[in-house]
Amino acid sequence: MDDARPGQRPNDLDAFWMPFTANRQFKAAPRLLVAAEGVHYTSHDGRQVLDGSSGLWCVNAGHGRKPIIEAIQRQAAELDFAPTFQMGHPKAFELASRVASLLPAELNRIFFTNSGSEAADTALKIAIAYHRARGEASRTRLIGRERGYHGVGFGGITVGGISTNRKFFGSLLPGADHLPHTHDMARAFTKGQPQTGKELATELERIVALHDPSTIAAVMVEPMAGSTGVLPPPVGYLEELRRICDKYGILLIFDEVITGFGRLGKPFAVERFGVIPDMLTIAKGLTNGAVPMGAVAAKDGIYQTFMDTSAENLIELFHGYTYSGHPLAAAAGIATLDLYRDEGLFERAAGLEAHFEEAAHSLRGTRHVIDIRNIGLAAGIELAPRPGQPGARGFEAFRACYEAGLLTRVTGDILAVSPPLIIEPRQIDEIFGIMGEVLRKLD
Ligand code: PXG
Ligand code: PLP
Repeated sequence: MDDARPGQRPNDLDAFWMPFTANRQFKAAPRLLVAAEGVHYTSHDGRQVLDGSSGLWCVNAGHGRKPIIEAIQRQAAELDFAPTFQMGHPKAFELASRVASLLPAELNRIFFTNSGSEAADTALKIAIAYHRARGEASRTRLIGRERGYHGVGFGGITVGGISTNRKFFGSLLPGADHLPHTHDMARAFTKGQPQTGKELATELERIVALHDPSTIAAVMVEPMAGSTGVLPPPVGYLEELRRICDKYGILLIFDEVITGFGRLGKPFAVERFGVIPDMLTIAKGLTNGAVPMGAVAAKDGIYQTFMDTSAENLIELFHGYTYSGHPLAAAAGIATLDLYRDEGLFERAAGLEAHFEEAAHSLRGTRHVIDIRNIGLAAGIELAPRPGQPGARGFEAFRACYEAGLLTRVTGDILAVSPPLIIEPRQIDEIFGIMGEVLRKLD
C-alpha cells in the first residue's frame, strides 16, 4: 500500500460494513477503484484494470460517458428532488415512456424503484395484490427457482434459490416453492442455449398440482440466471413456463436486471427468446449504473385491474419509495437510453457475440476449467473446486485476475465475464488471455 497515491486511500476502513464482502480479508488488503473511463478502471495504486464485469453487470455503455454525466449535472442544478407521491416531475414520465417503447407493446406500465431488489419485491407485491383485486385473494404463493437471484429483499430471497442468501434470515415469506435449476454438468461446454432441459419447466405442473392453482400468484425467474454463473435457458424452456402459467392463471415474471439493456444482444431477453411475461423487472443498465434505479414493467391489463377495482379518488396501489423516479436517476436513464440508441449498442453486442463465444471457449482445456457457458456478452467459467474448500480457488483466481489487470466477478468457483457493450474484439481477447494465464499458474 506504500505506492498509494496521496488522498486515494482512506486511512480508516473500519466504519464501512461492506456488502457481500469478506470484510476482514478485504480490509487487510484493500482493492480500491478510484477512477474509470471507457472499459477501464484505475486502481488506487495507479494501475489500469480492464472492466470485464461492467462494474456489477451495470455499466453497459462503458464508464465516464459524457452525455450521462452532463445530464446528471444539469438535472442536479435544475431540480434536485421532487416527490412522486401525489406529485410528479416531467423526466420520470418521459423515462417511463422511453422504457415502455423498448418493450413489447402490452408491457407499458412502469413502476420505478431504486434497485433490482426493490423491483423484485415490488413485482411480487403487485402480483399478490392483483389477484386479490380480481377476487382471487387465495393466490398468494410465489414460485421461484433454485440458483435464482432476485436481490436481497425478503421477497427476493424467498423466491431466490441461493442457500447462503436465505439460511441466515429466518423463515422468509411463507408459502414459496421452487423449480429445479437448469444447469447440467452432463452438457458442460455448451455454447448458447442448451438443446435439452426443456422438461425442467414441466416441473411447474407438479408444483401446481401439489398446491393447487388457486393458491399460486406468480412464478419468477431470470430468463438467463446471471449471478449464479451464467445459466442460459434450455431451448423451449421459457415457452413451456409461459404455457403452464397461462393454463393456470399464474403470472409470469421475468427478472431482467442483468439480461436487460443489451446484455443478450437485444434490448431485453423477452425479445431474444420471444416469450412475453406479465411483468418484468429491470435495474443496473437502466442508468448505466450512474445513479441507482430499478423498475417493474407490468402488462396494461394488470394496471387496468387496479384502476377498475378502485375508486377514482383513492390510491390504487399502496406501495412506493421516497426516491421512486428520482430526478437524477430519471435524467441519467434518459441519457443512457439515448446513448444505447445513438451508438447502436444492443446491435453492437449482438455483433460481438460470436467472437466473444469463441474467445470464452478458447479456455476449454485450460487447467482447472470444468465448464464454460455463454450467451450474448456473458460467460461463466467454472473451475474445479479444491477438495474440501469450495470457493477458494475461484476467489484466488478472481484476485489474481485483478492483480493482472482484469476485473471479473466470482461466485463460488465460477468466474463471470460481462464486459461493457463498447468493448473491442482485441479487448475481449485480452480478457480471456489474462484469465488463461492466471489459471495456468493457479494452484
Ligand atoms: N435480480 C437480478 C437478476 C440480479 O442480478 C438483482 C435482482 C438485485 O439488484 P440490486 O440492484 O438490488 O443489487 C440482481 C443483482 C454478481 C452480482 O456478481 C449480481 C447482482 C448484484 C451484485 C452482484 O453476480 N445482481
Ligand atoms: N423508514 C422511515 C422512518 C421512513 O420515514 C421511510 C420513508 O418515509 C422509510 C423508512 C422508507 O424509505 P424509502 O421510501 O426511501 O424506501
